Amino acid sequence: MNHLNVLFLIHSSTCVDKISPLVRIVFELNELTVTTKPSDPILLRTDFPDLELHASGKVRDVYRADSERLLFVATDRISAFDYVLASGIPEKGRVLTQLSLFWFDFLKDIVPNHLVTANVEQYPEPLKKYAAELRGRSMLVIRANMYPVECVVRGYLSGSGWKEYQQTGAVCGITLPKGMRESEKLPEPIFTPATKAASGHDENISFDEMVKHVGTVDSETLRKLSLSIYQKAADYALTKGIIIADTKFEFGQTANGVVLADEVLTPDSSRFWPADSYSPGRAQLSYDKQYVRDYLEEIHWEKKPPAPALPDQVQQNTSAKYVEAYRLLTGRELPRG
Ligand code: Q0N
Repeated sequence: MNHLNVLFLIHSSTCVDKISPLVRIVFELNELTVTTKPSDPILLRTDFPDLELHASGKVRDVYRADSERLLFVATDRISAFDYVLASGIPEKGRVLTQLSLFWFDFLKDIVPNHLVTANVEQYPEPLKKYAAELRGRSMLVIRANMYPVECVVRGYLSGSGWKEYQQTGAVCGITLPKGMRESEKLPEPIFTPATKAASGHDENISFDEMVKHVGTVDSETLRKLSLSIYQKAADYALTKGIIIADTKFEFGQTANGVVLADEVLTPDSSRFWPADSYSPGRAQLSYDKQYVRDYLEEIHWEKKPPAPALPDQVQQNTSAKYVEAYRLLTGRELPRG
């Protein structure tokens, strides 16, 4: 059974004269079968007992596939105000994965990437028994030697960049024009690397600090790649009505040189803003998480554990935004699970 039967029952006391023509048809039929898209079950956690967990984050779980390859899985978890919430977002893991696949292909002339395949039929045998959970939301990737820096590019002044600018007039050692406003477009995109601090939080560092961690040659390579990737993607996204205010890339070293790794240019690794409501001088509406943030403010959650669950409407509305971002950026419907 691949569809849901929805029965519309009109209560016998309903006054026929006051209902719309559309509903009247329903009334006269008395019953209507509507075929809706069944959403895949929400995946909050993976549990692959015979696979070795390589790394896990707020949203992604990474397993060892074989000696050279990893299995990268995007769950439907969502974080807000630094915490993973108790509810997931339908389709979110598939949106993150499918959008990354789109960008890997879009960017392949600038930079090679860690993708081997996202086709579960081509996964190593031990992974295939999890095909139902993995399909659409996972990637088999080349195991790389990851650079210990987050390669952040900012085209607009927001988040930690805005905070730093207000305090020092600079971001990661890059001096910016005086008098800039929150969310304002920068004169040109800037490369603002960060490291994972012991706290688990990202710490902005200067380019010189990055050089101490990974050396001059690789720092310059990663900066150049990051800026080119951002420029090409942000120019494109703007033609689709989405501002990519900033984004974070992770790179690794393989036998074939530097590759773009992790997930790329998703709402989780970037700030997406709807271009039509953009207005500098204030924080912008988040493309994807606005319903979640509004709800969490509304219930006055103190932003400490336990993280709350989300009402069904908030989950559905948020899911629709993720799916819409995919459709706008790719021009395609999100592939079915
Ligand atoms: C890797 N991370 C940090 C999960 C993702 N191709 C690769 N080779 C070796 N290691 C990694 C990759 C990739 N991509 C990267 N962890 C493992 C990104 N994490 C953050 C937390 O969520």
